[in-house]
Amino acid sequence: KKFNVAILGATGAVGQEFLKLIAERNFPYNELKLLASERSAGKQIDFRGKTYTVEQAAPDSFKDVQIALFAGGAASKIFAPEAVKRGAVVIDNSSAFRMDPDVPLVVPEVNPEALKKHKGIIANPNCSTIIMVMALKPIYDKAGIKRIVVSTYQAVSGAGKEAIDELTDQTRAVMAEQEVKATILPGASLSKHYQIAFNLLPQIDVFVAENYTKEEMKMVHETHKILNDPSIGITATTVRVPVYRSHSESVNIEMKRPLSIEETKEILAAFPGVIVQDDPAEMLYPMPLTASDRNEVFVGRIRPDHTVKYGLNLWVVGDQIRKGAALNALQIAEHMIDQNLI
Ligand code: 11C
Repeated sequence: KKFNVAILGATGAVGQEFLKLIAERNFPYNELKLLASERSAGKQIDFRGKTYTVEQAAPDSFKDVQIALFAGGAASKIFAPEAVKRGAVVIDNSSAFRMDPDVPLVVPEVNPEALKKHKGIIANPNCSTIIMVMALKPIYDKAGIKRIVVSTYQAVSGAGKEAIDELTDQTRAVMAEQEVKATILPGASLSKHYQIAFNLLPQIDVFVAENYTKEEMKMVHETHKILNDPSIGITATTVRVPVYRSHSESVNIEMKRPLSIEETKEILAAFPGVIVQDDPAEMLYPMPLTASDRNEVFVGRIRPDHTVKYGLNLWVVGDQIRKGAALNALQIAEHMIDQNLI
């Protein structure tokens, strides 16, 4: 069976990755519609021997569409209900619906059962959350989790195409001893901007209650929802680093029951979509450069934390545009097709 598919935000980093993955995975589409805001409408995109003109998204763009893949952003809120009204299933990469109790928030390897009660919109979690829960799930099932302390090292592509260009331009400017301009990071809509080249920015998204950032709180709330366990203590510090692609995370876990390092490695290696890359003698560990353009989440530096009874340290790296965004959304669609949920 084939489906009419629309991609909203087709010209951005996630939209472009949707196209790559649709080709790579031979996703069963019939008609393909590429949609975007007014700014990008009219652009031409060559895809599998055909030239598509990007259309400006409107409610009626979703007529006769069965699967709508939303790359994220403010347009989701407006167009998701319109697409559902017209009979489409929307898989949305924005944060607009993630915490809505009627909207499943899904990582297919972790909580596919949540898809069964969907009402048209399915939310794709935040990239840092997806990458972390992929490594947490087998540990959670085996040993239980009491508390998590996570620090992230997030690539600039998480903030979109302009942030990628900003890192390049600033790096060039620094090397040429020219003036460095900062106009995008930490966030385009913020009142101040700081240099990311040869620097780190301990702010991703806006500040919310108690001076946590929104990105940090997404990791807390979304993890609770995905694992269906609000009792887990979670605290996060999220940091932007001058890396183009793939988010890295230092994850400290306090488990409820003992789990040997050997067994931790075994259950992680057996978990679909996770690769254990952990051989200190060979200096083998996950890195953003080696995780990029890969579908799997990589886990290494697996060590006991003896400061608590059952403690564990992990270093987790994943391509946040693939597994953290476009791939996860496409896997949701594939799972729904398999289970006759579309
Ligand atoms: C970043 N995690 O790296 C963000 C991007 O809620 O989907 C994705 C934001 C989101 O900047």
